[in-house]
Amino acid sequence: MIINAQYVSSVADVSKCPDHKMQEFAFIGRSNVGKSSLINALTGRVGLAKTSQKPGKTVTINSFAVESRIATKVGKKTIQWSLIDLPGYGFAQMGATQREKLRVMIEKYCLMRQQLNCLFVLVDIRHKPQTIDLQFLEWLGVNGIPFAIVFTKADKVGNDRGRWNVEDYKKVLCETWEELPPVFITSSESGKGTAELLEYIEKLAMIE
Ligand SMILES: Nc1nc2c(ncn2[C@@H]2O[C@H](COP(=O)(O)OP(=O)(O)OP(=O)(O)O)[C@@H](O)[C@H]2O)c(=O)[nH]1
Ligand SMILES: [Mg+2]
Repeated sequence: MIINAQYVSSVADVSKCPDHKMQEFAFIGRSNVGKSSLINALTGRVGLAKTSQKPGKTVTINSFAVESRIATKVGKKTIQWSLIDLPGYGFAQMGATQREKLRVMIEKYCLMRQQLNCLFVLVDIRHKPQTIDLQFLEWLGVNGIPFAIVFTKADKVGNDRGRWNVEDYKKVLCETWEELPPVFITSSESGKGTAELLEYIEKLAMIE
C-alpha cells in the first residue's frame, strides 16, 4: 500500500537524475500509450504526473519518490522506491531532431541508470504488435535490461477481446524470445491490474 508519493524532478539527461539510492521503476512506451496516467492510477494521486490527450506530452525524465507500507514475515515495514515517467517514443508528428533527442535520453537512462530495477514497457491492448515496440524490446534484450510488459487501456476492450489480444501478442513474442517477460493487463480508467502491478514492484523493491 502506498502511503506517500511525491514529485521530485524533471531532467533532460540521465546524469542530472536525482542522486539517491532508491530502486527505480520506469515506464516507457509509445507516446499516448498511458504512461503518465498509469503512474497516477498506481499511486492514487490524480495529477501527480501530467497527462494529455495529445501525444508527446512528457519530454523529460520525471522522478517520483514513493513510500510503501508492506507486510513481511516479521511485521509491517516501510520501503522507499522511485517511479520514473519517461517520454514516449515513436511520435511521428514530432520533428526528427526532437524525436532523436528523446531517443538518446531514453536509451541513456536505460543503459546508464544504476538505480533502474525494472523497466515497464507499456503497449495499448487494442493494437496488434507494432514494429517499433518489438524493436525496442529486442534492444532491451540485447542490452540485458530487465523489463515487463504492461498492456494499457483495458477498459477500451471487452475482457475476452483483451485476453485474446494478449495471447496473440505473446505468440508474436515467442517467435523471437525463448522466455516470456511478466505481463500485466491494466486500465488507469477502471484501476484494473494496478494492484497486481504495485505488488510486483513492491516485491522487487523489497529484495534490494
Ligand atoms: N480509456 C482510457 N484512457 C486512458 C488510459 N490511460 C491513459 N488514457 C488516456 O490516454 C491519453 C494519454 O495518456 P498519457 O498518460 O498522457 O500518455 P503518455 O504515455 O504519458 O503520453 P506521452 O507523455 O505523450 O508519451 C490521455 O487522454 C489519457 O486520459 C486508460 O487506461 N483508459
Ligand atoms: Mg506522459
